[in-house]
Amino acid sequence: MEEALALYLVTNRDNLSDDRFLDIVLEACEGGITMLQLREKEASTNEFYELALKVKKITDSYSVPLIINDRVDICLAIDADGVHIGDDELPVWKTRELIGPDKILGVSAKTVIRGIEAKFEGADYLGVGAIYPTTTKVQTKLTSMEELKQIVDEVKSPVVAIGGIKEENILSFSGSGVSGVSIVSEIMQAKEVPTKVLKLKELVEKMKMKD
Ligand code: TZP
Repeated sequence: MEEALALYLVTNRDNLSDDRFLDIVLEACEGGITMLQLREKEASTNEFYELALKVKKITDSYSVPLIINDRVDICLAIDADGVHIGDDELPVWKTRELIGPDKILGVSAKTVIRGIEAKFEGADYLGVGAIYPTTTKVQTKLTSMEELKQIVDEVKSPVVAIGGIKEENILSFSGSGVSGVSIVSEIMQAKEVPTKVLKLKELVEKMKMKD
């Protein structure tokens, strides 16, 4: 789990055509992302399913684990590697029951209590944030670096930080104990995706050396 969380791309299709979107996925895999989460908030079930099948072909060919945001049905339908859920989805234990013991289950957690419950109910890793301001997702409140460290120390589950993470602030996670960073716009909107991913990977490795 630790290794897969190092540089975790969460997608955002925005106004991208399917072709450009799939090119970005391919370039990001080539550049060395360690896991990919397909996050489709607006797509119909059929669109999500069709897109997930195409993305899976790419991620499988690079052996990059594919995680589906929220939708257990899509995860099972395409035999993805796992699912990531937030607060508004099925309970963690029910999600684990549905996906079985072998698939990866990620859970968003903003507090130690939520993290402990999620771990107890079957989460493999926790996504914590937003740490820095972001326009990708509406956030009521940011999670501080102190709160992030508290979750890492007290829950003792692999943790990936998310929210506003860019080249310039990756090293601020040095010593925090996180297993990696989850990134949307810094990769999805990069002018040159492979170069950006290589640079981010280098920084994540540097960040983890200081733990
Ligand atoms: N959950 C918390 S913040 C966020 C999600 C999905 C979006 C992060 O996007 P970006 O563009 O990397 O700031």
